[in-house]
Order: sequence, then structure tokens, then C-alpha cells
Amino acid sequence: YETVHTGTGTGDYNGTVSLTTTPNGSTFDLKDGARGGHRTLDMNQGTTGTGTLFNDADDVWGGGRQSAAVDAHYGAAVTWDYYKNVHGRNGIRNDGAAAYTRVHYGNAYVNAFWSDSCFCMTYGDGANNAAPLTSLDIAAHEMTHGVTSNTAGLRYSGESGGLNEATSDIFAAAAEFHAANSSDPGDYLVGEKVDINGDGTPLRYMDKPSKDGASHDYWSKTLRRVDVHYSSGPANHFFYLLSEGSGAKTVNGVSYNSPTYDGTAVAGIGRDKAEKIWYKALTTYMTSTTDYAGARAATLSAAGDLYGAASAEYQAVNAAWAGVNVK
Ligand code: ASN
Ligand code: ZN
Repeated sequence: YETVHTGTGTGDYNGTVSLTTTPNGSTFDLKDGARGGHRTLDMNQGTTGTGTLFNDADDVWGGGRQSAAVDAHYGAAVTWDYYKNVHGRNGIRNDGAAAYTRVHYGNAYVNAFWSDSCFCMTYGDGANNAAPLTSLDIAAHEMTHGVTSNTAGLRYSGESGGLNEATSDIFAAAAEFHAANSSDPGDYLVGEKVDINGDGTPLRYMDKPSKDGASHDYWSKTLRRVDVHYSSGPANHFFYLLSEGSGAKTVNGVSYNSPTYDGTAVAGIGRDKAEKIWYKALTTYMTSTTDYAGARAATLSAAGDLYGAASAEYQAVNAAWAGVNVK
């Protein structure tokens, strides 16, 4: 029989955290019976198959090969809890079933990805196999690709691809804030705990996406031809403006300065409401071919449903889209 057990683990990015594990004889498997049976497995630098389920003698995890597993297992749990507690969503497909997680994929592989075909998330170990891409926001980003795939199904190219990517960045930030982990407080940055660029900078910035040197801050006709990780910029920027408003602001010790397309100031409505609006838009109004104009319409419909078409929230959605040149 299986029981839900609570162990502890120390990985690379989250301090010492609780981990939900499963007793296996006198040992413990890295399997989360409280969240659909989510398992974390060791690819041992390989690139095929499902890998080997992590197992530990004393349920105190971390060090060596276990560190990346601790972070990824924790990241999947906090993302599961975010969707459950905030949106009432029971797992990626809303059916209570878990995906699984593969860590130590490939040799010095500097990426992480979601796959519909395995219904699983996979993480490389980064440069020199020394910087696993297993931070909380990256885990939430990849798991959210599964949610998007099973809801709106935003096609992964053109403007819908940018919206797909932005959805992963938006809920990565949201899950990070929700987890309230003191080693990785919430922020509007993506990948800031993993030195993916090699110079200490985050991978993406939601307040002003162009700070990464490639993402677009505003919608334009050319956006449809831009890589989806850069055409996500205007939607990430919309979400920041809707949450926090334009101009200078410090949140959890991180300073932001968010511009608008024509310089008109935008007032934020708070992250909680912005998350509710994006989630409802994603799960009820967006489809595989939704573009930026469609995302504006979807979020306005969602805001209307949630707060009324005469509400300040509805007007803020309109203003935040104007702030990124979607009118
Ligand atoms: N890490 C990337 C992502 O999740 C992998 C990809 O390009 N799909 O966006
Ligand atoms: Zn992505």
C-alpha cells in the first residue's frame, strides 16, 4: 500500500523545503501521492526513456544528484498547489492526474521543456552540468505549457505562440509569488535564480521585456515573425502593467520601471485580479489561433465576467493593452 509521507530536502535554489514522498519498504520514493502521484526521475545524462525514480534511505534529500531532483519535485508541487488553491484546477488536465519530471537530461543541456507526448517535464543541468534549470519559476513555466496545451491550446508559432510563452511566464511569476519561499521570493523576472546567460542576468523581464536585448515591449505588425520567447514580450508587459501599473515600483526588493507605448500612465489592479483575468481568458475564451487582438478581447470578456463591464478592473484591462499598443 502507499501512503503520503513528508520528507525534507535541500536543493540548489529553494532552501530547505518539505517534499511529499512515498514509503517503499524501509526507504522512500520521490513520488507525490498528494498531487496525483507526481514522480521525479534521474535521466543520468541520457536523453531517452523515463529515467530512474529517485529513492532515498532516510527521507532527507539533497546533495549530489538529488539536489536538482529536490528543486524540480518541489517546483512541481508548488505549481500544482498554485493552480489548485488559486484557480480550483486539479492538475494539468484538471482531472487529478500528475505529469512526471525528468532531471539530469543530456550533457550540459541549457534548457528545460514540456512535452505533450510524454506528458512530462524535463530539465537539463546547464553549463558544465553545474546550473540545473530547475528553479521554481522554470518548473512553473514548463508545467504551465501543459495547462495551456490542455486548455486554449495556443499554437506554438506566430502571435499565438507568443501568447503561449507569455502564459507560461505569467503563471511562473504567479506561482513564485504564491509559494512565498524566502530563498526565492516572487518577482516579475524569469529564470533569475539560474545563470542561463552566464552574466548573472535573468532570462526575461516582464516590466520592460526589451531589457533582455531581444523581446518586444509593444505589439507591432512584425511581431508574428518573432521567436515565441520574444513575441511573448507585449503580453508579459501587459500582465505587469495590469498588476502593478506603469512607472517605477519595488516589489519584494526588486525594482521595476515599466513604460507604456504612448506614455499614458496605467494604474495596476493587483496581481491576484490580473491572474484571475488571465486564467479565465485562457480557459474560457482563448483558442489555438488567438492572436494579440483576440487576447485583448478574451481578457476583456473575462474581466467583464469576473468584475462587470462597468468595473474599474475592465477599464484597467483596456488601459494595460493600450499600454502595449493593442487597441
Ligand atoms: N524552455 C523552452 C520553453 O519552455 C523550451 C522551448 O523552447 N519550448 O519555452
Ligand atoms: Zn516556454
